[in-house]
Amino acid sequence: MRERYKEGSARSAKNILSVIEKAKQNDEMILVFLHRSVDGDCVGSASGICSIIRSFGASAYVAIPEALPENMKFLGIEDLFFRPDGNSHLAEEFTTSGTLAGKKLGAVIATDISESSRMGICGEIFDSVDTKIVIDHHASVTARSDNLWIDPDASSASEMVFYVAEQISAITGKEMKDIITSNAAKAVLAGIVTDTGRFTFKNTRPETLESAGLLIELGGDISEVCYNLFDRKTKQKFRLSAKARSEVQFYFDDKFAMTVVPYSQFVEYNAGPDGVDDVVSAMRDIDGVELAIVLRELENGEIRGNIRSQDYFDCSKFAETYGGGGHMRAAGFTAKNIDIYKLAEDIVNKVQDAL
Ligand SMILES: [Mn+2]
Repeated sequence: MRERYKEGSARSAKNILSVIEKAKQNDEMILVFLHRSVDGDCVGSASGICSIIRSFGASAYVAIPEALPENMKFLGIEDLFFRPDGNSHLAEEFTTSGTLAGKKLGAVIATDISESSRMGICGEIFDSVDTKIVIDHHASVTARSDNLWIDPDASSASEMVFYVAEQISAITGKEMKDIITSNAAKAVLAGIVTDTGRFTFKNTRPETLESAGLLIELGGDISEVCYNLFDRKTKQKFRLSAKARSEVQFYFDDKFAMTVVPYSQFVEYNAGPDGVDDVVSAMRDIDGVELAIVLRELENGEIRGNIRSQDYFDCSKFAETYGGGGHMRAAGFTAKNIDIYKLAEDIVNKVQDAL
């Protein structure tokens, strides 16, 4: 492990071991939180933490505000998840008594996210518990405390969680394979693969690849992860993606590319909201394009914006102007109560000054 991760991961490891001890003593539940519009990294990092906690005999679930995406089912990690608005016996128990598997909440841990406002319906639960630990790599985080490990230079929250697992292994003498199950290792690997664009983004470092290698030893299967998360697609999705690509508009000497996908197109092509997931980075890679944006309208009328840049445009800052966030080269936001074409116009006006 590189020097720069040592302090933060050691601190997080100690904090997590102490909440595990407390939860066992008081027979409490630990909940792990991720961000809404779940992606490989938040699912991977949260699954890793949940696996670590359970391996020490404490109770833990990942609180998820929406269904686990279809293309992540292959990870075999569904037993780690608790959906408060789902129709499971866990959700029913939580609604009626505020307990989970008979236990009250003792501590909450957030990975790949630090603010409850981006946790969807789970945010309220996160806010209701005082003992909080955060492991995140989003630059926009402003709070600092002993319980927070924020490293905007880390490739992914999943890579950070891997280092936390290594520290916990070193502190307790427990082997890595007894801390991270093979399915959790696959999920953590999926997180690193997602946030590094399969090890092609600039955030891919020697240690990122070393961590991925060790995760393969623990049961991660890189070709299975890449196939399921990136390559596999339905015919409907393939056609919708082609439609979105053919509708791309170019502005400002082709430096800005944007495509708009209204909900009616998802209906027409019979594809889910993930039907255009592969479009934005493909647009960003067009020669001359600095900034690429995909706007998609969801069934509930909300609009999700995905932003990617090539060299200098700060996607995170731009996303913040619409209440979103993310990273320098990749960010996103969700907009409500606005027409998708009106929003597109607004974006073109705003981008003009920034490009
Ligand atoms: Mn991430």
